[in-house]
Amino acid sequence: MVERVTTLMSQPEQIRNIGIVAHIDHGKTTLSDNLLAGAGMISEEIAGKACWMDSDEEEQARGITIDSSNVSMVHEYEGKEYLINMIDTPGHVDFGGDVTRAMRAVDGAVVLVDAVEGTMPQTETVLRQALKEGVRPVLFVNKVDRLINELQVDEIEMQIRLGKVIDKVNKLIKGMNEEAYKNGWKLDAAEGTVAFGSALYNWAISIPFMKTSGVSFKDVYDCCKAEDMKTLAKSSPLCQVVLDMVVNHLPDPPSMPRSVVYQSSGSTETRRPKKVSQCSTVTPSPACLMVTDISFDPHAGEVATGRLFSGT
Ligand SMILES: Nc1nc2c(ncn2[C@@H]2O[C@H](COP(=O)(O)OP(=O)(O)OP(=O)(O)O)[C@@H](O)[C@H]2O)c(=O)[nH]1
Ligand SMILES: [Mg+2]
Repeated sequence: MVERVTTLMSQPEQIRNIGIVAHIDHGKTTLSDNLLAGAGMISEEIAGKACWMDSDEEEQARGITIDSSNVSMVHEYEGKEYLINMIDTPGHVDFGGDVTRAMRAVDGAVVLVDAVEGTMPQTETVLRQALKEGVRPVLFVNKVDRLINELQVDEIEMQIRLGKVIDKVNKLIKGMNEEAYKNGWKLDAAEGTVAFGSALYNWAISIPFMKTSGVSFKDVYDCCKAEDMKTLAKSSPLCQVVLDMVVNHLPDPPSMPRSVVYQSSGSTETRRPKKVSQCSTVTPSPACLMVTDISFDPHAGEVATGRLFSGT
């Protein structure tokens, strides 16, 4: 895996830097865990249960995410391998700074919404943070199992409710950045920028996936009603549907025009703030790294993880 990741690191068009954002408890860490398991990075047995991405003791005890964690995995799409660098962010309002920092390190975001609760105040906040940083969103409507098993909605009602979540998120995007909305950032289930599913039970569907696989809304409804999640996880794997959506609809780093302002040390002249645009490793430019996390490794000492905007 390390070898595959290292090879892909030098092929920017085959990289997707993504963040998972949502209101508290909508299922970000469960989704991140199961994506990692699906990509073969952690055991399926522990995914979502021990919340591998919530590795901190306090996170485990409180069942919430406090620090953003980042991981890498490889996903194959149409015969080509892609490197997915993913940041799981906290949903609690107190850790909003972590979300902003994460958004500066990614190009795309998977916005999660609990199908039962719908959009909540933090959904709006994290979406605003993403759009402000020029990060493109796709939508994952999570906990669809709860609609059927807890709210006992029928198949038609299920589809109506899912449609309402998409409309609400689109209304938010339009209100926050109408230009981006009109230029293709409007979420559209038919186009494949929306997926539905259950992060906990490890299944997902999207309209493009339904067309190629033959799995229908009725199949989903029937399986959930019969509490047969294992069949769904096999016929419609979460990892495949969500990461296909990520590869297909979220941008690679070279196609995201970003720039950062930096200030060097030294004389007054060199200290004047300068701007570097989109990572160019070809022409010599100063190394500019947006640090997203600092951790301690017993062998390496302090390790900063971040996004390189320019230089090497
Ligand atoms: N029924 C159901 N429960 C889910 C699903 N996804 C997550 N959960 C449950 O929702 C709760 C919150 O899940 P987390 O993954 O910790 O949510 P989070 O968004 O990471 O939470 P914070 O990081 O604290 O904001 C846990 O009890 C999960 O088991 C789902 O698809 N269906
Ligand atoms: Mg979490």
